[in-house]
Amino acid sequence: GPTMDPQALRERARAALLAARDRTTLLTSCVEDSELTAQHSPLMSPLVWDLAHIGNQEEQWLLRAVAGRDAMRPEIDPLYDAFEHPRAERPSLPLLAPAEARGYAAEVRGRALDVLEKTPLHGTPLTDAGFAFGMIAQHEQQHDETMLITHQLRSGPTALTAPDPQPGPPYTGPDEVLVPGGPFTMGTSTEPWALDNERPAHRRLVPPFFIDTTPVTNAAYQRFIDDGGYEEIRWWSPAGWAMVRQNQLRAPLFWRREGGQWLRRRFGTVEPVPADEPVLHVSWYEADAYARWAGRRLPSEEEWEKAARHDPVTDRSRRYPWGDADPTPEHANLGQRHLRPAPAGSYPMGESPFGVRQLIGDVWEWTSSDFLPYPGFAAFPYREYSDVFFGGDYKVLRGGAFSVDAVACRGTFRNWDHPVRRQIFSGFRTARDAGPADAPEPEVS
Ligand code: AVJ
Ligand code: FE
Repeated sequence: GPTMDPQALRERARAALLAARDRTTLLTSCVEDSELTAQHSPLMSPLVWDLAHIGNQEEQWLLRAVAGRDAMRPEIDPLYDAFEHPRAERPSLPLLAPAEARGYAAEVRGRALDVLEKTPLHGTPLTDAGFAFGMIAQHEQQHDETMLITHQLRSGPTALTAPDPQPGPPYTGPDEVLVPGGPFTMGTSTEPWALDNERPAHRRLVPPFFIDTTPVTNAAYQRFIDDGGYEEIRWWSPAGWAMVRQNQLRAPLFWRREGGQWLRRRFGTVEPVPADEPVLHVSWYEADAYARWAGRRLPSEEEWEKAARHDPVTDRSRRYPWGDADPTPEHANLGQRHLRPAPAGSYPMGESPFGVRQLIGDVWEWTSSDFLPYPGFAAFPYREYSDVFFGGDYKVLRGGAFSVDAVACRGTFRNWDHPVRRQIFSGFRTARDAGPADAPEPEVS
């Protein structure tokens, strides 16, 4: 939980750093070194760039900012500054070769663990509750998710394998639930490793609304396709329609039609699109069009968070839908344990007080909201994490996916991307306004 003794915090930070490095090592050792320097898609960096960038960020924050050390290799800093070179350009830079990049990241890590042992985890905002160490573990896990996207875009046989989620009993609950109107506490001022854009906690008044109990499935999305959804301008925003026409889209990314059936490519294998799984690899524009076709809309970010965190009995906001306990494999599909979402309606133990499932894990969920600062936002510890993105065309995604580790996913966590993006592990659920007639029955005593 949020309050821990210093030794437990240190151990938690150490474990988070080690877990991230295990994941990074897996993602960068399951292919030949020649594949690490190749560009698998102009949308992505070569894997070897992510690897050295992970080490470089760790050096900058844990060795230089926390411990006051000098730069180990100042000449490489500009190569790994994400704002200096767009992804498409990175393969042509004089990057560290795979062996050098591994050696650099390992050397930084050795020193960072030493810094962790010697640093009091209180006294400065950067070190309070081990924040900088938690931030760097999250940063590495975020790039591990980015590298998983690169693996998905890469052609050729599968390099990664993982067991499928265990099938649970089929979901038999309602399709949607009412979240009554009223205020709730959004964001956090107490979660020790929450990033700047999740802060501060503040009250938000949210009118009543209905929200889907599960993410939208492939079967439901296929009905939209079969109904001519991609051919009818009326379902689309103007920019969404332009994207569909320009790129002649007719299905989610990685889908193709063959012999009267939809197939999809997933980490180097081709399989029939599973009907009961949440739809994956859709842009915000496609999610928005589907919702309009269904006579519904995307939930706003505050609706999503209220459905996920608000406890109507205590009026407290929980860390997660199920309570304050950290996620376990029984709560949510996170951390690349599986390389696909679980069927819609899975994870009964992860249900929110309103009865909403899979808010955490499985697929990132597009919301209707633009990425903006909360009232009282302060950039910390660097403007380039969130601040420089506010006011762009970014839409907020919530809840994490099978592709991201629990350390970089919680009830308050905010992700964002351009509304055209489809290579990310994105899906969605829908919502609709509720009126006074939808008020819950008063309890009869
Ligand atoms: C929060 C996932 C949008 O990957 O661009 C990584 C995270 N920031 N390095 C991204 C991030 C700096 C960021 N997202
Ligand atoms: Fe980064």
